[in-house]
Amino acid sequence: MSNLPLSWADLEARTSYQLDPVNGATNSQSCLRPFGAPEKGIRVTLYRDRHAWCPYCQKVWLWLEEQQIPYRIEKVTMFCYGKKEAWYKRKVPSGMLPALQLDNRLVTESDEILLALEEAFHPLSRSILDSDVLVLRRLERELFRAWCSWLCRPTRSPRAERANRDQFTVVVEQVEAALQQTPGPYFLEEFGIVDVIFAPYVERMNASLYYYKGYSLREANPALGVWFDAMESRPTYRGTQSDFHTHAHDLPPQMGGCYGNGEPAAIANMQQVDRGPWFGLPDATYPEPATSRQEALSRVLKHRANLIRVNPATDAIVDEALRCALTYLIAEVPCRPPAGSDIALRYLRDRISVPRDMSVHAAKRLRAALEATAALAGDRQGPPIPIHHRRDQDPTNFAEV
Ligand SMILES: N[C@@H](CCC(=O)N[C@@H](CS)C(=O)NCC(=O)O)C(=O)O
Repeated sequence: MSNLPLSWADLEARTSYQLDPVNGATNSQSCLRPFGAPEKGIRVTLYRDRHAWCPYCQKVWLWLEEQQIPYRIEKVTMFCYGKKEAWYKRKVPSGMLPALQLDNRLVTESDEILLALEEAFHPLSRSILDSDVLVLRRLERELFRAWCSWLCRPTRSPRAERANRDQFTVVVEQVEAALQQTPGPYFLEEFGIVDVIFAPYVERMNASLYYYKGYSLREANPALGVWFDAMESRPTYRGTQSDFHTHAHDLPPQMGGCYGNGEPAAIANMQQVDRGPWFGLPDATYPEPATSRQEALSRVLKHRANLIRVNPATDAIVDEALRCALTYLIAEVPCRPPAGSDIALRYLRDRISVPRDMSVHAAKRLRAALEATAALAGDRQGPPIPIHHRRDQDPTNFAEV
């Protein structure tokens, strides 16, 4: 175990990952998406949350990416992790997200935004007001309510817990039936508005029920399984997609609490989502891209000074420990990190946010490298992730936000 970690210069020299946030595939880093149009003529600005946690923002974001409507992105802080920007409160006094500037018109409420967009441009296969779409939109809200009733209220007894679960699975059966009404994997004949409307919350249901209730939505329901696979075949969805770890910990402050049922399956799932192994979890099942390690490395290198500064351990310890983990990530060579760095490495492992920081597979690679390296120093965990707020994720700690 005498391997020495690579220097920052060596690590930089080994980075080959290139992302074109403006003209490349859908990604959370971009602030401009012209889709080949001249920048001057861009009519749309999307105001969305900085950490890509807001489901209503994801809905509009995915719609714009699918339709390739040229747009700009302005990122805004959510109350749960920081201070809302004064300029945004002047624009939208409630501070709610998303909002959209379309020419001279400011639109709030995600469904109003989609309506305004389809009127200004064109519907995404069908209008949001189409009668088949309206039926499925109502089903999505019913599913949402059943999910909240199960996840977001403390249960008084095992019987009440079972009743909440049954109420949810009854609605899931309706979703399964709806998906089976067309031969393809999507809700209607072709991919469209309904899939975009279901995606954000079904993704969050899949993550949160797996973690808190030991229930695997994607694996327990064949039509939803096929739908998830089809969604993941789209680079647009992949670019907006989060993972189990991120959602398990971004939802509690947003939803006002998420309640585990304490069942063995939930406990085992919590252990795996929090401590690994992360590969094999049914959050993203598409094959790992060849670039995932490189992507993780380049993202850490970009933010390394701030990552070291915000870490609770001393800078010198984090500096060396992080280089050990990155050496493992990129060269698969284990390096023993300095004494006391187990907490530091696990602090970072617990704060990687997908897709804000990197894509799903890159995050799994980085978490695995941080954990494997931390294990060489000890078994202490980092400070727990807060559940009432996420100010540990305050974006002002990062120079470039
Ligand atoms: N009905 C609204 C709901 C939007 C909403 O609830 N947004 C939340 C984030 S998911 C928000 O902006 N909350 C304020 C904050 O967290 O700062 C819509 O469809 O746009």
